Amino acid sequence: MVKLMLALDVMDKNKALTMVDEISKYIDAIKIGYPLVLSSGLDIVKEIKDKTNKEVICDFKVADIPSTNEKIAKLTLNYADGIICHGFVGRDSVEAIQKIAKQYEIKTHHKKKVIMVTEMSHPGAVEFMQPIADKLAEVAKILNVDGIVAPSTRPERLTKIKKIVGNIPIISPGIGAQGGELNAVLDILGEDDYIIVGRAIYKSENPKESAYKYSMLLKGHNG
Ligand code: 3DU
Repeated sequence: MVKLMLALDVMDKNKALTMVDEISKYIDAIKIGYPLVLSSGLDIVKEIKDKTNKEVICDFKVADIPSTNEKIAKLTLNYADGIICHGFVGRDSVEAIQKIAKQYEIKTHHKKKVIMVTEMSHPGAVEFMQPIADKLAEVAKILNVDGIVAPSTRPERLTKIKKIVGNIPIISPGIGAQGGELNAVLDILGEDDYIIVGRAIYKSENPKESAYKYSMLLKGHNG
């Protein structure tokens, strides 16, 4: 069954906590990025994890040299179940994060996911990212990362990238506010994949109802 990951990009701690209280039963995972962490502090990751017991992925799009990536991963994976990084900086930078994830796994017996971006979903991604995205997908496969990010706004690219990465789970943003069509991507994604939905849920008039609707659409599609 394709899973639903909420992009919790609100910039207020109380709003974030109230929101997850209301809708966590309709979602499978929560993605926390800079908007929430920079406004509320990194502890919000632990708070949301403790409150919901859902999979929590930090979308920090880490893109630095290996030694700095290690530090970011250490701080993040202490609380989060996974971290999103960029691959265009080179495989050594991704491997540095994988090393930290492994260390946590050994220590805690708990899976820590390293998820790599291939092609982003916004229009500007066609400028520099798209031309190298297939190569990035190949590197993701070689590194055996735990997931890759690929765009729901371009179903034909999603199909191509999925073909390259094979059984590596896809985490796909772009549905809703960015114009991606759910039905088009549900024909491409499989049971280990996720769609990411942010504004179409948290900015809607009734976030609880929107999350419920998405969860029902996913269920309906999966039979
Ligand atoms: O467009 P939405 O509001 O549904 O949010 C999409 C989320 O996914 C948001 O957190 C954004 O930072 C993230 N994301 C992309 O939109 C595109 C990418 O390629 C990678 C992450």
